[in-house]
Amino acid sequence: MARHLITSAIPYINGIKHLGNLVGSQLPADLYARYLRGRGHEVLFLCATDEHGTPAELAAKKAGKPVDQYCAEMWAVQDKLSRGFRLSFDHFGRSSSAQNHALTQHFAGKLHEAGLIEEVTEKQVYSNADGRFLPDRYIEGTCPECGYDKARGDQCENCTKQLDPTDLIEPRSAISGSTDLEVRETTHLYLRQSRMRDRLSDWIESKRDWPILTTSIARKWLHDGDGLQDRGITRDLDWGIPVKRGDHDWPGMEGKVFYVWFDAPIEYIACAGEWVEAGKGDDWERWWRTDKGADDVRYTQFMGKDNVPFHTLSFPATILGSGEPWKLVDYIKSFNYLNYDGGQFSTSQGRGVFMDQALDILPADYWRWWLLSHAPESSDSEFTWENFQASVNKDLSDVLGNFVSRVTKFCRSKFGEVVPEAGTAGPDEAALIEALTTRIRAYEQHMEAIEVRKSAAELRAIWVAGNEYLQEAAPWATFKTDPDRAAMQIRVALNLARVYAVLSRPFIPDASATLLDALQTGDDSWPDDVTAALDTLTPGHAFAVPENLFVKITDENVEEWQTRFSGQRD
Ligand code: B3M
Ligand code: ZN
Repeated sequence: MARHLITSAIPYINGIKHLGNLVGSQLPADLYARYLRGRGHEVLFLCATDEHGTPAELAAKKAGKPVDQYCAEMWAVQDKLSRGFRLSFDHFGRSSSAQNHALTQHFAGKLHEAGLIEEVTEKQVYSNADGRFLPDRYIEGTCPECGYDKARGDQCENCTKQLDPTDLIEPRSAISGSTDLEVRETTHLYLRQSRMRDRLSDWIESKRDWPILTTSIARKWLHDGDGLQDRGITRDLDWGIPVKRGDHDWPGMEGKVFYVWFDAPIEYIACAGEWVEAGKGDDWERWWRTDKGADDVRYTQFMGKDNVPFHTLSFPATILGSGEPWKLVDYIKSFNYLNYDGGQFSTSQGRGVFMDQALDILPADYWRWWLLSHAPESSDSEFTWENFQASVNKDLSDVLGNFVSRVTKFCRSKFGEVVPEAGTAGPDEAALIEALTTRIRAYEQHMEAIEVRKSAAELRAIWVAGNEYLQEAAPWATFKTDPDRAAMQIRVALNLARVYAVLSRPFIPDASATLLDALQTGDDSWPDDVTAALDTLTPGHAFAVPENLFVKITDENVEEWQTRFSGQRD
């Protein structure tokens, strides 16, 4: 048994996330957390809302609410949706927590002591039309790197380059579109991460097993062009974590807050403190401090590719630069983008399916299965309603659902709602066990490697193997000539249904729970030994035929949803 710390990128507070956001971090993180728990490991799985920065301020303004109230309300909305999707966080925290305030200020103090913070008087873009300094992401213009004309002042989402607003060609205010911008002087703190370039580079190079998507992005910003540049970590905003060093005021920094990308990853740590405060755990340092036991912990992060530079360079610079024994990430799993029906999901345009809408039309398992089995791992992937329909109907309904329904209903009609007793297993069952053993071991390997699509494909193959066995065993025919043999076949198949519930739980937790309930067993032990696993429900064990596990998606559904989600969200 090992200890696993798992974090998902923390979603911005401003608004409900779409399915592309979900599949890029929270959902695969949940898959992995559930799998590891199923294997008996100790897991701490954390996520939170990312509440600072201009987007939160502007969204609150638009909603006509004070920003703290807006954030509290949106946290509750996101928390409810996370539960709806069965995201099994041990704690869903908030980057605005007292713990994160204290820890962010603590890190700034340590970085300052280490000589890694520089005070820079600089020129900042002020928008006369908007009457305010414009934070980086509220300045748009053309990317100097790739020429993309909607690059933001903090990052170009087309080529992922981290930018400063003054790098942009033909800048304009993203709030008003005004080009009446002027440059004013102000002092900000810079993290001298360029001084840590060699350490960061050695660290990245030592991660030979990381996904190429992760290391290629990290290497690009370490070695290309000017390489790793110092980063401004303060902003002129009201909402955020006040700039202090530890408990002390920072002369000259009055009225300024830390940059959201400085405090957001620190929330991964602070969240563990919130978890303790909520009474769910009693020691967060054993997960996060290598001097307090965390050197045994394996720490895995999940995120979309646009977040990779911050997690491979900026956050490790904070951790390493502090000189304190904080746990560094061991593995970063990153994802490409999910597109929607011939275009992009877009929060600003309301294009695609959002988490609340998805749950309004279908249960979480349907979405989880499709999203995970089509996770954008090696390249971007695309959601289409036809593909969604085909996958749900074939994989979930025809393969898994049908197996369970045939076996339980046939048993009820011929032997009653108990596991039948007669008959002994023969060569067909031995062959099934051998095939399943190979596949289950492969499934475990893919899960351990966080190969999400391969895991889904293997799980599906495991479901198919049961159907093939049933088809060949044909207990409905065997029953007429050799009822004892039919009884044995059904006993094997009922046990296989339990194994399916256990193996499938990381993907489709609700169906899994329904199935275990119907089988009236609390035995969710992992099939380490398949022979023993197929003997778990013993003769005479009572069960109930479950409700249809999955309902098929009709062509009418598809047509209706296609129209409903083609337009703008209100
Ligand atoms: N909130 C961006 C995002 O939701 C950002 C992630 C922070 S992770 C520390 O994709
Ligand atoms: Zn670019």
